[in-house]
Amino acid sequence: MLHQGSWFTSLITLSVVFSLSSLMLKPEGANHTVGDSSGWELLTNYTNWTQGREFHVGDVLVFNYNKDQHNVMQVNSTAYADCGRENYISLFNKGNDSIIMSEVGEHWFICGMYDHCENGQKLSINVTL
Ligand SMILES: *[C@@H]1O[C@H](CO)[C@@H](O)[C@H](O)[C@H]1NC(C)=O
Ligand SMILES: *[C@@H]1O[C@H](CO)[C@@H](O)[C@H](O)[C@H]1NC(C)=O
Ligand SMILES: *[C@@H]1O[C@H](CO)[C@@H](O)[C@H](O)[C@H]1NC(C)=O
Ligand SMILES: *[C@@H]1O[C@H](CO)[C@@H](O)[C@H](O)[C@H]1NC(C)=O
Ligand SMILES: *[C@@H]1O[C@H](CO)[C@@H](O)[C@H](O)[C@H]1NC(C)=O
Ligand SMILES: [Cu+2]
Repeated sequence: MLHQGSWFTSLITLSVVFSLSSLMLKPEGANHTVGDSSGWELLTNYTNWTQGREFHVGDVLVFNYNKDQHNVMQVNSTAYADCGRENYISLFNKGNDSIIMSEVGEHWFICGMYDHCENGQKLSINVTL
């Protein structure tokens, strides 16, 4: 009985060690370069760009653009739909912004410059675990 118990204990220890190491071996999040080589600009349909892609928590969205022409506003669904620029969640304007997806759910981004959002410079993605 005692022998069986300690065997069971080592089995548990082993599985704990394994699950810990699989956590540590978990690859870092993927980088998604928005628009690929076109970057963040006016002529790309970003709905098309998201087709066939999966976005997971820990992944990084990389926005490359000319910061004199564009910026990146993370907004809610209302502002995404009507291109509202007043109540953004976050504003990025470095021209090479990496944004980590830390939450599950829908994420919305628009360009806040000129009428770019109205002209379709907007991105909506669904982030899963
Ligand atoms: C994502 O890009 C950063 C910065 O360029 C780099 O350090 C990192 O290794 C990249 N991650 C992956 C999974 O390629
Ligand atoms: C987006 O995809 C649709 C349907 O596949 C296509 O008709 C359209 O031309 C694409 N737009 C761009 C800008 O690539
Ligand atoms: C988005 O934010 C605006 C301003 O804070 C708010 O009026 C609106 O209800 C929000 N929309 C959603 C879907 O939460
Ligand atoms: C982003 O651009 C700034 C200057 O505009 C530069 O200092 C920085 O190294 C760039 N970062 C990356 C990851 O390219
Ligand atoms: C982008 O393409 C999708 C079809 O893939 C279409 O429904 C949508 O209207 C297009 N957006 C713009 C701004 O043209
Ligand atoms: Cu723009």
